[in-house]
Amino acid sequence: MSIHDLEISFQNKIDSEIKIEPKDWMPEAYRKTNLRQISQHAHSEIVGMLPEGNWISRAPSLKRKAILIAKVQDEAGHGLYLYSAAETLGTSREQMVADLNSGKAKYSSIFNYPTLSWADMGAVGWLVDGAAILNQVMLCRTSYGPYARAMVRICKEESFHQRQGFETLLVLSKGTKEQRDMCQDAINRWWWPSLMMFGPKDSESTNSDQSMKWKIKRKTNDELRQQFIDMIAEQIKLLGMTLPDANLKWNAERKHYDFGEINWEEFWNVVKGNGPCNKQRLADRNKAHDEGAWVREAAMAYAAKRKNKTANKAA
Ligand code: BYC
Repeated sequence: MSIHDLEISFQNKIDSEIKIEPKDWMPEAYRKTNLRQISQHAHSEIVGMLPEGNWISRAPSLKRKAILIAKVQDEAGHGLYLYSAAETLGTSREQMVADLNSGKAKYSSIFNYPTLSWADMGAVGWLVDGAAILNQVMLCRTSYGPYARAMVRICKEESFHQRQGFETLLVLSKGTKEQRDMCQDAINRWWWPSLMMFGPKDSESTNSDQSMKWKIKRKTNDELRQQFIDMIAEQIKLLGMTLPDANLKWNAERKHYDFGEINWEEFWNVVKGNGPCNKQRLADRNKAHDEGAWVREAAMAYAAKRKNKTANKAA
């Protein structure tokens, strides 16, 4: 078959909702786009452990500490499923980790903001995991099989994360004036960066058109962002707090909330490495990687020893 014929039968498969599997023929650009998105997603889960890890030792009770540790461990697991899915596209985990640690690879802009108070743990769970889950529910139906299957499990855990975040804020919102102020302050700081998680406006999104045709993405950045705003604008009423946007208003004609302009200059600045915590996040990842070298070496030595033992038994 010519490349042209292969491309036609590939697109037919996508249009018929048949999943693409690692050994199937795929256009090089499809492989690269998936590799880019899945590895960026994996990196986001791994870097995403840092802002929350910051509060494990300062959680206000044993119960909160146990919940936070479990959540951060879940993020590590998500990173590992996603690295495994990306590896099926022909790259190694070592290469992906090296690209993250050198600053070459992207990860979500959101994790370059600091977590300044306990209420940030609630805001991150409610808003950041809330934004992530909307995007990820769509990705359960993405066209590349290993990515779609990884997302199913991730989504189950992510919905627990969002609920624990909301519940953390709900408790604070019913507390003392200081606790309510802390809750509002966290919402104020995390609102706009959460909206940026969905990526640039559709008109500026370089990858969306092709990714929609290939059903890697099922909804555009703006569609998902609007869905998120509509959801949060209702949920905030239960907290008795406000969102920091004077232009947020229900539009009966559109049947959606209107909202103010996002600061895209800030977004691109963070994406380019100049956000409040970019340098610290990379330094922390590199330190963890270097200090973990002995664990990787020990695991490899143990695996080699086991392999030898099994080979000797078989002989
Ligand atoms: N941050 O053409 P576009 C989590 C880049 S973690 C940085 O629209 P695309 C969690 C984009 O890469 C959740 N960069 O791109 C963990 C592209 O540049 P390149 C993370 C961004 O890929 C711990 C350029 O801008 N979720 O759940 O079609 C604790 C143009 O954009 C961002 C995922 O990764 C950004 N926010 O659409 C708590 C989901 N946005 O690569 C929670 C999977 C855009 O061409 N990813 N860029 O140089 C996706 O769904 C898509 O990649 C995006 C962007 C919607 C994010």
